[in-house]
Order: sequence, then structure tokens, then C-alpha cells
Amino acid sequence: MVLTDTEKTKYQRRGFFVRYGTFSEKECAVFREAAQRVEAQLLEKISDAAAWPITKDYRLDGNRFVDFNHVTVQLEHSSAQDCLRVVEPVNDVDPVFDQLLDDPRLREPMRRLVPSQHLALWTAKLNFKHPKVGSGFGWHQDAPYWIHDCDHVQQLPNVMVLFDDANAGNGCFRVIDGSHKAGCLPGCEDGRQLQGFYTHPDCVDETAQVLIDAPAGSAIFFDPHIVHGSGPNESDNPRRAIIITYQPAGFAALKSGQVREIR
Ligand SMILES: O=C(O)CCC(=O)C(=O)O
Repeated sequence: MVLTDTEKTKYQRRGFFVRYGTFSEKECAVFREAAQRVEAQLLEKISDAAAWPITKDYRLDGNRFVDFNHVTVQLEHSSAQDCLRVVEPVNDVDPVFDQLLDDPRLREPMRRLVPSQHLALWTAKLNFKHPKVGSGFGWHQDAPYWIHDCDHVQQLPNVMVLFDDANAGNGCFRVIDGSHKAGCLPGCEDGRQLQGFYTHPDCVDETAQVLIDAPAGSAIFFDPHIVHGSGPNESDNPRRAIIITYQPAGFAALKSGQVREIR
């Protein structure tokens, strides 16, 4: 389970590496079922504000976000407001995802990537990407989102665990190979509310793009500075995944403000 030297070299040189077959089909089925449960519960809460008071209901660039305390729910973009796009931090919503944080298949490589003997959670996002309506993610780096909340952004490696087979058709994850080496790049200046979080097109070398076409159960480890994103889901198949971000032990998680040590 530990990070091999080859994986470490790839991560340092290219900013990412993939472990295929990390989770079994049976485990992926449990994750998919938990994702369905999270979505059903949260849609129910959103539709019944009398029973489940919403902390904040707002729009950014026209897209709806709903907060229940520190949990943010992003609704899918325009055409599909009745399904979810992202839930963060999802470990505070469903115990299946909370348990996954401590899984040695993620924890052990992360101890060498952070690097730190003991770890804590930074954040965990559940991304749904529903068939036909799941929207893409524009090119961006994660570090600029976090730089105002954290003094150690270089120590926030991510891992994406795929619950479904992912390919170009259903909007698989993609990266700009080696782009993490440039540090924090300039953001867009196109008038969007979230413009600064998207990497300026002049700094995105699409010729170095790698589409990560990988089966369910794969784990994609990637650097907090790598430029990444994904296309929309134009297929009939869902592309569900979780992205978990680790940090050294003792630091509070991004949204809860509580320390969630990794066991
Ligand atoms: O789910 C994806 O395809 C990309 C998600 C992403 O880039 C992010 O959450 O930062």
C-alpha cells in the first residue's frame, strides 16, 4: 500500500499518478449506493426548508449553492436544477465516506505525499456528474482556492476515487501534465464571479493535456498545484467520484473548522 519510489517520482515530475484496481467492484457499489443516499437526503432537505432550515441559499455565476451549516451543496447547472453537482465535505454527511478517509490504501501513500507520519483531513468532495446533464469543471488549480485559509497549501495532496468507469464521453478527469511546477498561476479576468479561481487560458498548455480514462475503483493522486478539470457528461452513464484532500495532523479541516485526524 505504501507509495513506491516510481509513484513518488511520477508525482514529482508530472504532478499525478493513477493506481488502478485500488477498490473492488463490490466496494464501488457501496460507494455508489452511498452517493445516491446522500443526494436523496439532501434534495429532500432542500425541498423541505420548514423541517430542515437552510443556513444560506445563494447563486454564483448563476449556479445555485445551498449551505446546511458548514456543508455546501452545489446544484447542477441550469438545465438540471433537480440534481446535485457537488457536496463538500461529504464525510460529515454519510459514514461510508467518513470511513473511507482512514482506508490504508489512501492513508499510506498520502503519508509519503504530504509528507507527514500522521495526517488530518483537509476536505472531501463528492462529485456526481449525472448522465447528459453533469457539467464540466473549467481548468483550475486547487491551491488558489485554499491559499487564504491555509499556510501549507503545498502539503494538500488530493486523491480522486472513481465509483464508475470514467472516459472522455462521461467527463473523465484531465490534467495538464507537469503544470504543478509553475506554482500558483494567474486567474481569468472575464467578469465571472469566480473568475479568479479559473486558470488564465494563456497559462494552460492544452497540448500537455492528459485525459485520465480509468475504470471504477481507480485512485488518481494529484498535486494541489496541478492545472486540472473535466468535460461535461454527454453520455448515458454517470461518473461519480470522491476527491479527498489530506494534510499534516493537528490542522483543522477547511469547512468544519474541526480537526479530523486520520486513524
Ligand atoms: O470531478 C471532476 O471532474 C473535477 C473536480 C475538480 O476539479 C474539483 O473538485 O476541484
